[in-house]
Amino acid sequence: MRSFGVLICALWLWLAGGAIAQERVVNVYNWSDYIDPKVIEEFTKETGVKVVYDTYDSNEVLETRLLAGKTGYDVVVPSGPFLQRQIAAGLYQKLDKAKLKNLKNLWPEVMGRLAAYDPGNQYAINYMWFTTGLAYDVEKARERLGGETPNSWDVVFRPEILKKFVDCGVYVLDSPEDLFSVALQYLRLNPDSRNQNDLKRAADLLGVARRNVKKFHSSEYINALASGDICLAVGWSGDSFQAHNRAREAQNDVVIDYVIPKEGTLMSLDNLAIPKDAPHVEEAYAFIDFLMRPEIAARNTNATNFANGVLASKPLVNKDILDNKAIYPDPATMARLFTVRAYDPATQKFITREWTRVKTGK
Ligand code: N2P
Repeated sequence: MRSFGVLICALWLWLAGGAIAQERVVNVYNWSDYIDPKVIEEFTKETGVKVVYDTYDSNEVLETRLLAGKTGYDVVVPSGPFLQRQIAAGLYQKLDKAKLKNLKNLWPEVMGRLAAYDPGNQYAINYMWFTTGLAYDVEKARERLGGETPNSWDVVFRPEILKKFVDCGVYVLDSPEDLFSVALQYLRLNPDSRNQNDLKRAADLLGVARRNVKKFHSSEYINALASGDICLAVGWSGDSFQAHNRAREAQNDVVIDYVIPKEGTLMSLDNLAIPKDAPHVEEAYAFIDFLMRPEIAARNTNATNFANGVLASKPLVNKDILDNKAIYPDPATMARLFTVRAYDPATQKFITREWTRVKTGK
């Protein structure tokens, strides 16, 4: 009887071991609110590959993890300038394009812009691209701006205007690369400047704005806007329209809109890449290739309101999103957008220190 028990036990271990060995996994680390959750389920259903999905809301957080090594991540999504310096630091593997049969669906113009960070598009595929701008509660903004809605960075950088929003609440992205470039542009300086006098002027401007800012945070503004807890945010385009949709679903009479300020703004690209030490490389390729299918890319755009890098998805994107110039900018809007490069280490150190000073007021 005893030996029978041992046999059963051994058999169980053998079966369980086999099952574990057979389970295929991909560890994905992506920005929050950046995918249609059903897309993840569908990928698993079709491929049998389980997706372990984890999120962040800052390039700095992603970079700190990558630099520490052994993250276990198979797919990550850095923005352009971070991708650029992470490639230089040897953190990614070159893509084997033969494993990506949906490459043909990509948007040549977007991949061309990405090539500024990843020459020859060797390491990354564009996932989404977007702008940094002003998200606001339409009614509360009109009340405070004599019937107008915001259309200029003046709302943030002229303290007498920003002050009018203090009572209903202002959030700003906790993203120095966004805020420094926007402040530099507002000061009519090069948004990509490395000059410390320029950067100091930008920091001073941001420091003045801080006095009227309730919180620096890069994801909480979606719900805060949608629930009416705040009325103004410096945010990202897609997230701001997600706030619009969440308010509409809540039927709480809050209407959120988003504008690319007339002075222009930063355009960013977020990109799929495979870390050098990724444990599940084949599964990473399968996941990236899945995201590049036109119908899947369109569903992610329809769920997140971010423009994706798959040209062939455009006919499948909801018309109201496709026609929204703040999501898919027309050539005139595009001409007001700028991009920035990765900071060199000295500039990065300066920015990090100044950003802490901006946020704490010390
Ligand atoms: C997704 C935000 C992604 C834009 N919620 C910032 N990279």
